[in-house]
Amino acid sequence: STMKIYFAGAIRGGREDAQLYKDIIAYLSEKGQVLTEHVGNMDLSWKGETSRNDENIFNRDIEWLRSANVVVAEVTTPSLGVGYELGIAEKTDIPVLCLYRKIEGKSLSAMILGNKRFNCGCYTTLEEVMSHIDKFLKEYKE
Ligand code: 6IA
Repeated sequence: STMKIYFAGAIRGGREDAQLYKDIIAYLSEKGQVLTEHVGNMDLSWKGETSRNDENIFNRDIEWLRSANVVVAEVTTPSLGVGYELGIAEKTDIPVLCLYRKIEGKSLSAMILGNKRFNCGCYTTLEEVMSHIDKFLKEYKE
């Protein structure tokens, strides 16, 4: 059956990287079913989805997360929601890939970089994102 991929990226944490999320989701869609395509929706503002309340969003996302085979997160823009999702993924034994860019004057949380159970991939180009994803999915399938 098709692999289910949970993509996580900042929503209320900030939408600066929304276009990038969209590009990553497009690539992941070639590999499996992306459960969270809305994270790359350019029309989605920091307010999030307005037609649903927060309790609905939380319950739906937790259900999707529990059904996912792998989690891929873009973690350059810090997000409480993404951090929470990554903790849940770890505790439910779902393999995690965290993608991030090095930004001057900022560094990724030690709670992400310091966790040996997370695969962290630093990148500058989309080509590097793709190769991190390919390597991660290859290991997952083995
Ligand atoms: O703390 P943040 O808002 O930055 O957390 C972002 C994470 O929360 C994402 O990885 C999402 O999985 C999750 N989340 C999912 N959907 C929403 C949402 N509206 N609003 C806020 N957070 C969400 C749904 C969008 C809609 C167009 C379907």
